[in-house]
Parts: sequence; C-alpha cells; structure tokens
Amino acid sequence: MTATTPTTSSTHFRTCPLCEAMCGLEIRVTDGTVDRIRGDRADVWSKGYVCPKGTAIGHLHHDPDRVRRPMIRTGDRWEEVDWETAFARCDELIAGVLERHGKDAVSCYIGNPTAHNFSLGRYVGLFIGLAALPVVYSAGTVDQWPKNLTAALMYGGMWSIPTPDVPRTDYWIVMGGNPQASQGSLLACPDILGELDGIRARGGKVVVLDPRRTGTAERADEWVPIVPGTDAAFLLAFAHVLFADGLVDLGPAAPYVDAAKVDAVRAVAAEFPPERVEAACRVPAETVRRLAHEFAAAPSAAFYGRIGTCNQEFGTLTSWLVDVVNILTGNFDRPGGLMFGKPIAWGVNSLPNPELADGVVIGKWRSRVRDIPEVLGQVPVSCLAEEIDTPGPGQIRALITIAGNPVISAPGAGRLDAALTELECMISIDNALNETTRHAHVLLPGLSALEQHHFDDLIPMWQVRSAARFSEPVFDPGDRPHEWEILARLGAMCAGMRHADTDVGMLDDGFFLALAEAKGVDPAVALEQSPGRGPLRLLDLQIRTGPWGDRYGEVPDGLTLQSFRDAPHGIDQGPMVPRVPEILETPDGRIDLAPDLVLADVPRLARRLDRATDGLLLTSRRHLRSNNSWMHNVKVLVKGKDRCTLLIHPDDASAAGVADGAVARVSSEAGSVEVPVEVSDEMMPGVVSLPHGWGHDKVGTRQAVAREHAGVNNNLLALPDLFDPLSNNAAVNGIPVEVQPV
Ligand SMILES: Nc1nc2c(c(=O)[nH]1)N[C@H]1C(S)=C(S)[C@@H](COP(=O)(O)OP(=O)(O)OC[C@H]3O[C@@H](n4cnc5c(=O)[nH]c(N)nc54)[C@H](O)[C@@H]3O)O[C@H]1N2
Ligand SMILES: Nc1nc2c(c(=O)[nH]1)N[C@H]1C(S)=C(S)[C@@H](COP(=O)(O)OP(=O)(O)OC[C@H]3O[C@@H](n4cnc5c(=O)[nH]c(N)nc54)[C@H](O)[C@@H]3O)O[C@H]1N2
Ligand code: SF4
Ligand SMILES: [Mo]
Repeated sequence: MTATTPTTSSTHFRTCPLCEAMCGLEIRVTDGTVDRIRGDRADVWSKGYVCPKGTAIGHLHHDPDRVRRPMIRTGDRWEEVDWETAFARCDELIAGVLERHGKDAVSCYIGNPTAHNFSLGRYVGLFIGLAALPVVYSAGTVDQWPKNLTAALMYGGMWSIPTPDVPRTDYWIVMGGNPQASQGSLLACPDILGELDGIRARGGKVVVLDPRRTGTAERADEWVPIVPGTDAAFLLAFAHVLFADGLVDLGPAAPYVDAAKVDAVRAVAAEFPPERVEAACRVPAETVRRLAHEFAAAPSAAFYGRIGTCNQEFGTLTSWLVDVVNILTGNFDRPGGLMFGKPIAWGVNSLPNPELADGVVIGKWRSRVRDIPEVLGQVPVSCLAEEIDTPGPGQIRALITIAGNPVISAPGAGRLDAALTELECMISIDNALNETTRHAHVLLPGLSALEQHHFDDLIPMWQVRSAARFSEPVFDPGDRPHEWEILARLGAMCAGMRHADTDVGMLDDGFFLALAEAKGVDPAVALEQSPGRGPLRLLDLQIRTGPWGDRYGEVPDGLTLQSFRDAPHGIDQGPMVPRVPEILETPDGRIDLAPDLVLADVPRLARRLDRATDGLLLTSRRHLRSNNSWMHNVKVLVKGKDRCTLLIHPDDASAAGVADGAVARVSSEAGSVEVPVEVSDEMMPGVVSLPHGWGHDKVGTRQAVAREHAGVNNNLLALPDLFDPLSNNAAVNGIPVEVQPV
C-alpha cells in the first residue's frame, strides 16, 4: 500500500462566462485540477441553476489542445515562442503591410466570445479606436444586426434592445428562438425553462412559432409551425388583427409615440389580412386571429423574436414588427412586457454615440467588391472572402481575428477558408488552433476563463434583473499578458506605432480618462481613486458611475467594485424597471414606431408572398451541449449520439428517398455536404435543419476530440448573396436546398 498523498482542496465561486444565462458556479479545485463544478445555490441571480457546459468549464481549462503560449507559423510548421518574440513578429508583419499597401489593406474580424470575455469585451473598443481600420467585420452580421438596426432607429441606441420580462409575464410568444438549447439570447434570464414553467403554473400561456418543434415548444402550451423567412408577414397580419378588431392600446408607450406613426403602421398592416399571408406562412388565418386576441387580452404579454427572426431575408422587418406588436398592445416598458435592462455596471448604450447623433445614416461607405452600403459600420461578413481574394486597391492583405472562427461561422465558408491562405499577415487572438486560426502567421492565446476575472459587460443590457457578481480568477495566469493588453498592442501597431515605442499603460490611461469624462466625473479624481490598470479599473468606473454607484465618493453608500468583492454571491437590485423616456436617444427623444427605412422594405416582403416555396428550406439549430463552433473539443460534451444530423420530416424523407440513419447529400446553390439523416416529425414538412458550428475535419488544426466528431459545416450551403439588405445580416435560414440519398 502506498501512503495517501496529502491533497489540497479549495472552493471558488464565480460566474460562468459561456452564455447569457450567467450562472453562478461553485468550483472545487483539488491539487491544481478542477474536480467538481456545480451550481452555486447562494448565487443571488441563478440560485444554483447550471447546464452541462458550465460544469465542463474545467475541461476547457485543462484541455491539452488549448493554446497556452504564443505560436508563430512558417509554412505548415508551428513554433512556440515567448511573448516578446510573438509581438515583434506581429509588429514586423503589420508594419510591412502598412508600408506596402497602406491602412486600407488591414482589417479585422471580431467573434462572439469577445462579448463574454472580461477583457476583450471592454477593450475591443480601444482596439477599434486606436486601429481606426476602414472596415471591421464581425459575427454581428450573422446574428443580431437587425436588432441593432431597429433599436437604433426606434430608440436611438443600437444596443438598447428591449427584452421580454419572462419572470413576470402572463403570455409569452417565442418566435425563432430556442431557449431550451441557447438558454436565452438578447435575453438574460437563468433557468429560462423553469421560468417558462412558471408562466404556465400561474395560469399564463407560452406559444412557440418555429419551423421546428423545439425543446422549448415541447414545454410550451402551443407550437405554431411557420415557414422560415415569413415571420414578418405573420406579424403584419397579427398587427392587422390588432387594428381591425380594436385591440390597439399603447398604454405606457403612448406619450412617446406620434399618432402619425401609429397611422403609418395601421396603413401598412391594413394590406396584410391573415388570409393574405396564410399560404406563405402556412399558418391558418384563424390561428393568427386567435393569437392576436389572446395576446392583447392577457394581463401582460411579451412577444420575443430571436436568431430565427434575424438570420433571415427579412430580419429587419421582423425585428421591427416584434417590437411594434408589443408597443401596440401596451406591453412595452412595463412589467411582464418588453423592457430594457438596467445594468449595475453601465453598458455601452449609456455612452454617447456620435455616429447616431443625427439618427441612423446608412451607406456612409460601400464595400469595395460588391458595392454594398454599410449599416451601423458593417457590411455582411460574407464580403470578407472576396475583399481578400479580389485584387485591386484596397484589397485586404492583413487580417486580425479576435475570438472568432469565421471559416466555420460565416456564409461562403469555403471561399473564406481559401482566401485566408493568400494573406500576407494574419494574426489571431484565440485559445484554439482551429479551422480559422490554422491560417494565422501568429497565434496569440488569451487566458483561460478560469485564469481571469469576470463580470459581464454587454449582457446586462438585456438582463431581467439588475443583478451581478464579480469573479476572481481560479488559477494564477502568471505573467502572461491579458487580452486587453494584446488588443492595445495590436491596435497601436495598426495605427502605425512600433512595438518598441508603445506604452500600453499610457494608452490604457487615455482610454480610462476618456470614459471617466464621458461619465461626467473628474478624471483626476477617478484616476486617483482607482488602483491598477486594465479592465478591473474600468469595471470599477462602470459600477461607480452606474445607477447605484458611489460616483467616487459623491454618493456615500454607493456601490464600488469593492462592494462586489465583499459579496461573493452577488448583488441584486431587483427586477426590470420602466426606462422610457430616459433611455431614448433618438434625435427627437421619441420612439419611432414607423421608421421610413423599414416601411420602404414592405413591398419586397409582399413579393415574397407570391414566391412559391415548393422545395426544401434549410434552417439552423443549436444544442444545449454545443457552443457555436468552439466547444466540440470537450469529450464530456460531444460524447453520445451524433448531433450533427439533418433533421427532416418523414414525408420529405420518403419523397427524397432518404432513411433515418442513412447519409444524405444536401445541396444548395453554394455547395453540398454529406450528413447523416434524422427523420423526425419535429420538423414541419418542407423545412430541414442542420446545426451550425461543425466541420472539424480540416488539415492542420489541433483539436483531437473535435476531429473525431467532425460533423459538417452548414455554412458551405449558405449563400453569400442571401442577406437582409436593410441590416446586412446574413440569411442562413430559409436556404433552398435539395436532399438526395448518397
Ligand atoms: N449557419 C449558421 N451560421 C451561424 C449561425 C447560425 O445560427 N447558423 N449563428 C451565428 C452566430 S449567432 C454567431 S454568434 C456566430 C459565431 O461565430 P464566431 O464568433 O466566428 O465563432 P465561434 O464559434 O463563437 O468561435 C469563437 C472563437 O473564439 C475562440 N475563443 C473562445 N473563447 C475565447 C476567449 O476567451 N478568448 C479568445 N481570444 N478566444 C476565445 C474559440 O477558440 C473560437 O475560435 O456564428 C454565426 N454563424
Ligand atoms: N447551447 C448553446 N447556447 C448558445 C449558443 C450555442 O451555440 N449553443 N449560441 C449562443 C449564440 S451566439 C446565440 S446568438 C444564441 C441564439 O439563441 P436562439 O435564438 O435561441 O438560437 P437557436 O437555439 O438556434 O434557436 C433558433 C430557432 O429559430 C428557428 N428558426 C430558424 N429559422 C427561422 C425562421 O425563419 N422563423 C422562425 N420563426 N424560426 C426560425 C430554429 O428552428 C431554431 O429553433 O444562443 C447562444 N447560446
Ligand atoms: S446556462 Fe450553462 S453555459 Fe450558460 S451560463 Fe449557465 S452554466 Fe454557463
Ligand atoms: Mo450569436
């Protein structure tokens, strides 16, 4: 018998940074290894709720494939180097491109985890400001850009996106979202299915409008299948019924909406009686009528639209109409309806946005190759490939990717994959050597989630309660640079500063002082009272100048970062509260219920109603155990049944001659993939579904587990030209496809 080795065990409480639910975790570390994670029952916000991803966060940290040191690539050989060498190489590469081709040749892609990362989220603004790149690409145009646009148009702030007050509503309609998998999006609410059950338990009702009978639909009172891309037509008919049957009453929003705007909506809706849209939507007219009546009659009601309503041809019209029906029924800015969050640490929507001072102006510049006008500073991410591989002045020669995997996540994925090989300089800030980052010349890893502080920055803007907690790192990162520093350095390089001359501390001070000034506090006082550098100091500023902050001593019992350090399970300031008119930033300070830009798109929708949809339409889906493309290297999450399958209705399967479990070829105008078939009546006839985020079989990655569960990339089928022209958001749902046996 060997003697028992002494063990040291410690318990850490922190917030899971993986999704918008922001669950509190209790993490036990024994001898340097995470050996147990469970929900923190004392967490003021999530009260013990967790999902399988949160409990796997230790596996992410300990993953042997995770990149821990910077790497430089020469040909197909990677070499680990020290940080100084890595930064020197970045400097040489960026300076070279600037010298040979100028600033127009440099661009970046910002991926989704940026929004969830303590330092990336807060410092991406510094990077953008410093680098001043002419064009920036992001995952935003395969996600929520229509919401950003309608929020900017209607309320004056692109991040002032209202969210359903799920914990207090009596009637919840979910359109194009599947919280059972996603845990809520542009909707931060822990244990969202528990809340859904709560609505039903108190006598309320939940309805899901989705081409798929999702896990959320299974838990709801009613599933209403709808043809992808026809949601705006449904909503116009819904509004039609509200007007026609005298159900319009703006309630709390009334003082802030011009009567002429209500009339404009009435006039448009008048053209879309339920009978006109029923064939295209495949929703019976009486169902539209009944739902509109139920919604208007409920004591409180919230209509919620998410990615299925954005990642489609009519993303903007749909996003706008979702807000419109809430406003028309008096379910806006009041408990149980659609409300705005109130972050304890202010979010970007509380900063002045000079770009929107005169309202939304579209097309300040246009994309070089396809001549697409920018919207809120971005063109579709599907432009990136052509901007790299098309010669001419302004061709992109240097690309920086920040926590993104566009080779998997962007439409036209194949062309981008090839284009990236042509770059003279590619630098990736990423913890994985994956489908995208394998093309980088320099790979700069961030810290693991457990090696850094955490306090969400973006998400509280649509949080159903003003609650937060501060997380200390579980593991010491040593002297490795934090991602904010990497961003500052790369930003400076893009601005033409050389690495050797860059003083990161000075850049950071400048950033901090500018924000302090924007918040109306004396920068000298803020600087004096705020210790340290980087995101901790910024977070302290966000809390102290937030709604409950101490304003650097002006408000005696106000909150500071220290208040959160003293409250390891968080601080809760209560449920959402009305924020209109204070939140409105439109030029006239009112809600624009009927923006001209959006109304002008209605004829395009009318034409869509006449278009036959005989063939199959492809949609995307998510799974609780996946997170976009990047958690497939965690064995405990990918084990079990193959999840990258084509879901297809039995009638369509037999028409196509494909059987359950067999492999089918799915083809669109853009390409084809071969994928196992899962026959299920959870799909409505005529619509098939593939998950996104798969396709891990590329040469040159370092993701051993993901490779064994490669799956296929559904963005090989997405059409680069299929997007919502109002917002520039990709339409990865509603793609015409053919399915054949292999
Ligand atoms: N067909 C189809 N396409 C879609 C979608 C769809 O529904 N259907 N959804 C779209 C949506 S909503 C989104 S948000 C995008 C996502 O698109 P992306 O943001 O491009 O992709 P992710 O899969 O989230 O990849 C994130 C990358 O960040 C890295 N990473 C993770 N954590 C960190 C960190 O803390 N620091 C750093 N530096 N790197 C980190 C991962 O290793 C990975 O390389 O995909 C979009 N694409
Ligand atoms: N587990 C997990 N959680 C995640 C993610 C993840 O990958 N995995 N990703 C995170 C990210 S980046 C985001 S943006 C959110 C997204 O969060 P959600 O919006 O909830 O995303 P999904 O779960 O993909 O649900 C979208 C639903 O829209 C339906 N749909 C597709 N097209 C249409 C259409 O045209 N009309 C209608 N009415 N419905 C349609 C699909 O069938 C699907 O059920 O999830 C976040 N949370
Ligand atoms: S639902 Fe899961 S992934 Fe999302 S925050 Fe909670 S534990 Fe993390
Ligand atoms: Mo997303």
